[in-house]
Amino acid sequence: MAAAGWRGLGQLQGRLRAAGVGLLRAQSRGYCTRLGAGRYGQSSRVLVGAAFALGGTFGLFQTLQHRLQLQAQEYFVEQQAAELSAGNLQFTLYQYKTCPFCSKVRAFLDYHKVPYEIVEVNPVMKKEIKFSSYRKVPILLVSAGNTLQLNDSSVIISAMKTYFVSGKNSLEEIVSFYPPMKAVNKQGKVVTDYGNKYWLMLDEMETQNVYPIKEVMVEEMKWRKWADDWLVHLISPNVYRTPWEALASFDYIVHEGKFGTVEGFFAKYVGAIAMFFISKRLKIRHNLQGNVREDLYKAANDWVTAVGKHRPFMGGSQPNLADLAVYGVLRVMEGLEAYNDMMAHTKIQPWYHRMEKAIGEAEAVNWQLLQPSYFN
Ligand SMILES: N[C@@H](CCC(=O)N[C@@H](CS)C(=O)NCC(=O)O)C(=O)O
Repeated sequence: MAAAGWRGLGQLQGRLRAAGVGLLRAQSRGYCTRLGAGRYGQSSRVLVGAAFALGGTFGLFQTLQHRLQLQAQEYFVEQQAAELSAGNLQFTLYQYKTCPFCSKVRAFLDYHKVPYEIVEVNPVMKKEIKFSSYRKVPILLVSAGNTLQLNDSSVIISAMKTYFVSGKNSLEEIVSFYPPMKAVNKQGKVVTDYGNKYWLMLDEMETQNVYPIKEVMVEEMKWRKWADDWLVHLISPNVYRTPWEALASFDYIVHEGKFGTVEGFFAKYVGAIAMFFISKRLKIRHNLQGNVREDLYKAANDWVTAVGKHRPFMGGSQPNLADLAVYGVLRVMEGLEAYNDMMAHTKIQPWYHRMEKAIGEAEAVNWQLLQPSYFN
């Protein structure tokens, strides 16, 4: 099956190349896969991007030239971020609606009732995030006259949570505790990750307040990491499992995402075919079982077991950051067969519904000013 998949992808690439589209290698990273046009120039990039624009959700693409070379100063947008005061903050989330990392951030902001504006990024041209040398989403801009840029979902969540709880340091200072760090991944590629990203930067007293028992903190960090390192990798193989599921997923992605008419058409049909094959590669890369649903079911049940029977959420009576992360990742499958199967064949439903209720209505609004008291 896998071999056939690869032959199919090779043929697809050949055909697209012949059509002048210039599909380059399928470079997949976990659930996010990007097929890019790289050296084939802008117009072919549009075509290829459109063809494979998965809107970040379950599969994104990486251009050949796409390299993550972040420096510490890249936290900041053009104008140097100055001290941000506690009040008057405006938040803008740059996202792909169906990207699990973006969904995590929304879950966090919504749960904490933080008003924010959403900018949906076109996954092909990414014009909306031209201001940034960081080329991924989510990006959270925090503005109080000057603008601070926060990259990486887990950094955004840890930094914001630290800020809400502590209020001692400026957000700018807090963000500096999560430095970008280069590393070489299993595929030998240089990637950027962020130090301490599952840590909250709290002093002893604050830590004691938030986590009266140390194990609770360790558990939260462990499962947040699990959501990023394992759970997200189950999404693509599951939602692109069959050609029909791949088509349904792209239909959803195009519907929810920001695509031009032509882009959307290509994304839906060509993208669905490509991602069907690429998901087989992802399945191998992440050592998933022959039937990828089994891994999804096991993950959902493992999570339910970790939460246990005696508390509604891992965080106890309220969701903690791990609850929000797992929920954020899983909900990008809503409406798809994989989601329905997961609900039907695992024990996750009661927890999931509790999460929906706890998060309540989304809080996305247009440029509302936060009251200073919000942070006190
Ligand atoms: N570790 C990052 C991963 C973010 C990420 O990979 N985002 C994908 C979308 S799901 C992306 O923007 N990929 C680059 C692209 O679309 O070109 C995070 O947690 O925010």
